[in-house]
Amino acid sequence: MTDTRSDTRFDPGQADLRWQRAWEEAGTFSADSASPKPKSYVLEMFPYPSGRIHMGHVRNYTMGDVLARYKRMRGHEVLHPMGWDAFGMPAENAAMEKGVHPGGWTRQNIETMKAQLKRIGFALDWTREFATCDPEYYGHEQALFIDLYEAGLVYRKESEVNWDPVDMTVLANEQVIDGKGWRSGAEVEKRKLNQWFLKITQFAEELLDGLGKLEDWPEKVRLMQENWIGKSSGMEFSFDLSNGDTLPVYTTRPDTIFGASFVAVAPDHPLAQSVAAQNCDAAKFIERCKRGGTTAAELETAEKLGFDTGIGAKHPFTGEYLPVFIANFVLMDYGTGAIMAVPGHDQRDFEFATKYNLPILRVVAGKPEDADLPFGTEAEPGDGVVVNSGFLDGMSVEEAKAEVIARAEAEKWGQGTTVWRLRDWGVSRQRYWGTPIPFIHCGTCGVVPVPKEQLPVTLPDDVDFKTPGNPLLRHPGWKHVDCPKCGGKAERETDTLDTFVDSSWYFLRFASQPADKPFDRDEVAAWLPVEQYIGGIEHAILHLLYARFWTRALQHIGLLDFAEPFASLFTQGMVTHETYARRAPDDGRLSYFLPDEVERSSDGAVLKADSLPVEIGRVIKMSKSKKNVVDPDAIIDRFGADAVRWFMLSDSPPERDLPWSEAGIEGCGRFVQRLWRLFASLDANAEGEDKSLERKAHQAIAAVAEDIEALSFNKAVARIYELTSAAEKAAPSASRNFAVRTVLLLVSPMMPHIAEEAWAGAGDGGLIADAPWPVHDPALLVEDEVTIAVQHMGKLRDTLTAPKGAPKEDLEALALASEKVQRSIDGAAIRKVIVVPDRLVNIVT
Ligand code: ANZ
Ligand code: ZN
Repeated sequence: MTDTRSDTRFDPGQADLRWQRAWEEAGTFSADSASPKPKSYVLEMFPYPSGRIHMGHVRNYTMGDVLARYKRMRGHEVLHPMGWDAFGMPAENAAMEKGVHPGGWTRQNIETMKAQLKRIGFALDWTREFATCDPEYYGHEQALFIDLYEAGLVYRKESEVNWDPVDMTVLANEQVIDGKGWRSGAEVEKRKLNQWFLKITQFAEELLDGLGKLEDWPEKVRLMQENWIGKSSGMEFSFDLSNGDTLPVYTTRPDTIFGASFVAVAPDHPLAQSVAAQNCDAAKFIERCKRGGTTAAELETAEKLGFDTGIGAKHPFTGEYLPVFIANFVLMDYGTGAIMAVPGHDQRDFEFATKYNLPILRVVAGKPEDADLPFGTEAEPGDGVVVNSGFLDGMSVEEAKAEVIARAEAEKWGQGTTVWRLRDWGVSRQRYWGTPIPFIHCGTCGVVPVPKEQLPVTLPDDVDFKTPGNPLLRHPGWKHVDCPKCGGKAERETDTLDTFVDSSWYFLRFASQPADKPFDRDEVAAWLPVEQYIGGIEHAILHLLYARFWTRALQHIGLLDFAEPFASLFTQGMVTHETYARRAPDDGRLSYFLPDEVERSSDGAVLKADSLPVEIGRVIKMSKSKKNVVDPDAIIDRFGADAVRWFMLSDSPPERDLPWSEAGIEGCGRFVQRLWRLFASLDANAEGEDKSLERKAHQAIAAVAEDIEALSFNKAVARIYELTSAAEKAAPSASRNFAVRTVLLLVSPMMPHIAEEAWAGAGDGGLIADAPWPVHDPALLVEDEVTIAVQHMGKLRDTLTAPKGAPKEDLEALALASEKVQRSIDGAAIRKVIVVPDRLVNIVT
């Protein structure tokens, strides 16, 4: 035992930094692509450099860190990188509000946050760090974008944007609040602009099918992606209209065609537009529809509104004319933008028909006798048998669907089709702080890609954020260039890429970073797919779908050999805390206080400043706006990095929310010291065996490994607590030393600093980060003693412990030797003894 270790307190303020430096100097966590070891790529979603690390980051990265360190101990070459998703709006907002440059603001935040991450002791390969705003990174992204353009996966199309007429700028959807610009408060208009799109729909089927093979993804996430892709099968057919036109509609329920009582088109459908051109009431109606929200979810709940065009649509079977409405609940960009409406069996149609007094017909019933059953207050979208439908009567819904499609195809007025909810990905942003789209517009040659040797197209630094709008558009020089094709005067594209593009391939660049191309195909293949990806559920759809699409698209153009980037996905729960607030007496507005500003007791809370009460709110996700946050740095100052890491892993299963508590972190702080005393109690001279403790240690080795692999960190933590307690209680022996060393190794991925410090005194030299995971003896996993129930006439009289697998005779003898049993038998003649090995002895008298 060394002198420092006889000191009974562990001082993280001293030790943490020392070990962080030691790892850095030794390059412990630098991943070697050429290593012959099996490779593991552990990745957490990289952060947006918003300013400071928060507890949500700490939880996410601690989980990945434990897995990465564990994998190294199991002999894997581990890639565990970190970088920055550094483009985006907040930097531009900061520029507008504080007059700083988005680049400077971002770099400053990165520096702060990197220092914070280092203080937590994450096993990261910092040599591979990059920010997506590095020209080197986005230059490669521009090259990939041009590759995709050349492969026909990028195109331009006119599409609508939110236009703020006061700020003269395009707004993102999040910047439109109740139809008004978030800064100006002006009524937002729709404008059509030429924009860039990625053809994700070309991969719709593949992206959907691929979900089936992602067995190690949460079911919930797969379902969300499936719904987002939204494959729908049905029929498209055309109505002949009374004005001589034809109107194609899309339905998933051709079986209900005899129940159609009206037809409806979207407000921006060409038919609606042509009616509006001659009828100003129709035009007014359409204007009114545009004012409300236009998302599918908003339309679902909004009041149904319609305008009767006076046109009739001829039913393909009955020949009857159905009225054609313009209706607010029909979307232009789904199916054909027009529907046959069946109020009896579709809720939206039901509400509309009720409001406008249109017939509600039953064409599906539970059984044929119910053909004339009236409807209740809702549509009946369910399954059943077809009724009131001529030649379809008596068929099941499925049979009737097939029959109608067959007839329509034979008579050539419709056909079976598949429709997707997924839309092509609009990637144009009219913003400065993003990757410039590498194209040039020439009056003669049209749209010309920037030649690759001229990449990166870098952002100009001298930009002005005082005037709203896109600074690239207003910049005096930047956009004026010569056409790469004809040499004539031309203009750069001033749109930048959606930041989701930046995060759609960063995991490839982490794995391989050549200077002359985005990545090396073979080096990437050595690391990917990512073995374990960890991040928030908020990315279940967009980021994860876009990353899957980019991987497939790059495979499609021959740059990659695999289709799915993330073999296993884990979505961690949030860190939560109760809120503290006071209500202003005049307007009732809440003002929030930090947990630090509040004195909490069992029956309430008071503000430290004035000792008057504050309201305690619900336990919710930590957020700056509710001030229910705890700063990781402050906690590390008090308890050290290991205690915070341990807290992040304890108590709650990792997929659940983790409520932060002062008592909890204090407990972790105490446990760190308990461990320190335990490690200090190793006794080199101790001899002798403690079989039971040894067995416990072997069991813990196996169980903790299993738990970490399943990401059940809270279970691993509980195991370590158990073994710690058992070792604390045991008398000195060689077995106890083994158990203590086992605790040290098992805890090392979770609390690496104290583990290194103890290892320096008690280990085999070197860093514990480089030590192998302990080996357990499988023979010791099974308990060797069992509990035997002893019964007399079927009634439990005693329980005994016996060696596992003891012969029947031994158990019988043991049972009969029991005093309690003898008292129960009370001298009666024994007729029979039934023995079930390892479990039970029953004595019959
Ligand atoms: C008749 C019908 C009867 C329908 C019935 C449903 C139930 P999914 O499953 O999401 O693909 N629809 C079609 N195009 C539409 C559009 N552009 N805007 C709003 N609604 C539209 O939904 C397809 C169903 O939604 C279609 O099937 C159509 O209504 C409606 F008992 O046709 B259905
Ligand atoms: Zn040209």
